[in-house]
Amino acid sequence: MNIDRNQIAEHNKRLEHTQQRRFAQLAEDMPNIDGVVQKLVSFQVAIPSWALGTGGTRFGRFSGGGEPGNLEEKIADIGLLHALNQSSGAISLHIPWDIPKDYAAIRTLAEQHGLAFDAMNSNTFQDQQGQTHSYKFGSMQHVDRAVRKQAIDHNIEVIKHGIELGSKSLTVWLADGSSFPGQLNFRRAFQNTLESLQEVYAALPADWKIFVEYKAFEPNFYSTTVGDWGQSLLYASKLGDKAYTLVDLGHHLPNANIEQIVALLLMEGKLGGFHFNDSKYGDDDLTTGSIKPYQLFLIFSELIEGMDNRGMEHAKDLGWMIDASHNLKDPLEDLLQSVEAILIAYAQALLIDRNALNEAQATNDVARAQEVLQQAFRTDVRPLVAEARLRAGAALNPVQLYRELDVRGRLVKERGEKTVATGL
Ligand SMILES: [Mn+2]
Repeated sequence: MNIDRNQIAEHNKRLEHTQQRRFAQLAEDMPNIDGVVQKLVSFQVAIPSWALGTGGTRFGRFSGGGEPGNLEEKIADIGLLHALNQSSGAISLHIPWDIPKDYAAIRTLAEQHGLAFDAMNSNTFQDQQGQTHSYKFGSMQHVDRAVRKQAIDHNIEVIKHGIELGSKSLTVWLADGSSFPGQLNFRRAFQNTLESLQEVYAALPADWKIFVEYKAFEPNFYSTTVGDWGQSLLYASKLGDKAYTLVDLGHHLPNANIEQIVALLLMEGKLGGFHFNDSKYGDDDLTTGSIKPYQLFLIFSELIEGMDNRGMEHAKDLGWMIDASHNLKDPLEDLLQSVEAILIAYAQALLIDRNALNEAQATNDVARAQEVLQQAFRTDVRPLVAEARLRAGAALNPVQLYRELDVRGRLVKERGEKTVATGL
């Protein structure tokens, strides 16, 4: 199914009067409001191909109806999201779940939906059918060179798929680690991993980046070979200029100060990408902004401060992606909510009075610093984000229109009640 411009225009017409009133109210106190709206229009968040089906837990999976059964349908789903919000203009593929059969056809299909190909993702955390060696005891860290070689070759194959599609980056997330003390020699595991990454790095085209994603625990529960930002930064620094650290919000120990991590990685020029989600306990894969919206705002505050300090372009110079696999909601509604939460946090952070904050910091005025931050955070910026959508030709209220058009019902009719998306 497709959502056409008339459906969006008709929906917007009904909501436009209220929107105009709310936006005008905000504009009264904001002389640079159009600049903020323009930044919101430009900001795009990539959707991972594995977020379009209902996620499971290790106890079970309750699939929803009408899930995309192949890459073409996944692209169509992201096309629907992008038509609704004009902020989801990129897709991030996972190999081997999404190997294209016909590159040119897939590129054309993505273009028709206004989608670019974001980072490619490799998979050495599962064994695939017919695979020679098992990743049960790790991939790039493995004690057996033959297993490491298999993992290296797989990553190089992923780069080749990416080149055909016009992607410019590879994200490597390794499940490598150990679950019991004594299982692993930490130093040798690190060195094996580094050498493996170096071979992948050597295969990167000149204009590509490699993102080294870290995770504190799970699936291994005693040690992870890329366990935190320090370890990721070590790999990225040793690899070279094309290697960066990738921060996934859910991959930290509870209460980690992620905003500080972001600030220091940006200072070092080593922050490459960002995965959004939210959590109460660990890697919970909950909707971005659903649990800790203030933390998300503080992270965006550091992202903007750090990127501006380096003269980076917010929309283009970092890889922005949602990484969540929700098990209760309609995945498309969840993704619309996630993108909305990201844009809200970004908009709030853009409103921070930087001069006042700098002055408060320079004079140790702690209370004033808090006032400045919370003034921005407590501003209801939803009319700003909606205005950006209106100007970009998207729907004023994407979730509402999604329901009005009964998108899920129509997808179920097209694809069936019992489809299961490839992936997790
Ligand atoms: Mn991730």
